[in-house]
Amino acid sequence: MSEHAEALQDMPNRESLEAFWMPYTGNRYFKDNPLIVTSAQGCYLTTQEGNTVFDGLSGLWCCGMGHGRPEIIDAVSKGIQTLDFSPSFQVGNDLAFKVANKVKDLTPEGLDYVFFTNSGSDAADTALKMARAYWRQKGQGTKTRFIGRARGYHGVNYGGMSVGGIGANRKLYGQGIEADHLPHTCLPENRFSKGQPEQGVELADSLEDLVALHDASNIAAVIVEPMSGSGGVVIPPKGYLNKLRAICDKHNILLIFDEVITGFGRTGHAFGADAFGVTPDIMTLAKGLTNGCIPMGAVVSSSEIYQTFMQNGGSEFNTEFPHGYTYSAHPVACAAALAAMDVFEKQNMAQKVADLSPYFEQQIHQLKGLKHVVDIRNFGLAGAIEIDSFANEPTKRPFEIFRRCWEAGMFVRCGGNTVQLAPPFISTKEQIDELFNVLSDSIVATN
Ligand code: PXG
Repeated sequence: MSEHAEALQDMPNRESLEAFWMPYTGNRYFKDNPLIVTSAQGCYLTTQEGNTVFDGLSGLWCCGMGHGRPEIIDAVSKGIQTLDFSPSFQVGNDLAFKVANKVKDLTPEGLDYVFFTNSGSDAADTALKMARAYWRQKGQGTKTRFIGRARGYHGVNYGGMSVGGIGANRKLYGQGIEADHLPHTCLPENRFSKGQPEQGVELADSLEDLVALHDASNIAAVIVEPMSGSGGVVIPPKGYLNKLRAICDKHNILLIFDEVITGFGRTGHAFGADAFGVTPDIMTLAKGLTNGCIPMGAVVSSSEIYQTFMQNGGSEFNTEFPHGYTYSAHPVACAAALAAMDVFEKQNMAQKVADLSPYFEQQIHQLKGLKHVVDIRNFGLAGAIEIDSFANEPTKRPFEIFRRCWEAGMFVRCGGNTVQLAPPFISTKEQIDELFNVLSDSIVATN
């Protein structure tokens, strides 16, 4: 029997797919039309049928340095053999301190204390709890309200969902936590901008309006992604983040950057904070921290925040921040993170992105003028093509484009009315060409 025929024999039947209730997936369609990946190496996924697919989304924005990196695999294999688990409550594993020091070194100056979580969603909720508790300890317990942004995504837990600004992620779940939203920054006059748009810095002034409405004495923090990813790659207009920072400073409001997607190289800099020249008080991380291979998130805070907890902690043996996860600083995740950050630094990954992104920008904008294409946005190695929608079914065409691309050996993401791209940092120009050739054909073939 040929290899291909053997692979087909192993294909699961419909019934065997039923039990896995898949996340963020149309389960009924998927189970009738499954796409199953069995291995990955470098920039490519291999499907159960034995086809290779270029990973144009770096997993889910997390494997920027490519799949199957031997340095990370070795560290994880050695790590799990040496220490499979040890708690981080009252006891610490040796690698956790190394990872924290490394994260401190890599993140912008002033972000010095690292709290570990399991994911980006946990990191968002940890950051929000940290912000409220900080103000309470400063004697300003009325500062409880949060401000997010329309089209923002901060994971799926109740806090992150509430500050998030994607309606479809909220409407089924009832009351969340109190939160208001800044407007998003996708302006019609900025369509087809290359990199940061020129128009829209004044949208940051809506923060002043929300302060006037609630009073700063009731607001704990503003949380935004420096550049939003899954909300459709929304790039901050020039000067916008600096203005948010200035308004937060003026009113004593904490600024939280969710860098789950922008952290570790995607923008062509180590972090979005570096790319846009604005440092938050708290930064959340996940995905690229381990290059996606083991779940791990982190919240990095300023010294002022950490010291406030220490000063108000009571007796020295008291827990200053009653919060944490069984798997906070899991030793195997720590081994993965250390190895991933080592590769990130030694192989100048952020620079690789900076070098390739002008080509990516040039090629993505070649799609302008194709039918259905109403906007193209890009920054670093992130891009989105906004697709003209059917009334009431904004996701239909992007979904069809995603499926057509997959059939042609290309993985792109459909999200809302956009097709999103986040190719690996190690992609070649030829691979970028192929990505856009397939994408262009798929868009044109879609009704
Ligand atoms: N913040 C941001 C900015 C994210 O992009 C999270 C928080 C949550 O992380 P976890 O690890 O809990 O998933 C994310 C996650 C997409 C997509 O379609 C992106 C994410 C999740 C699901 C889908 O691009 N990002």
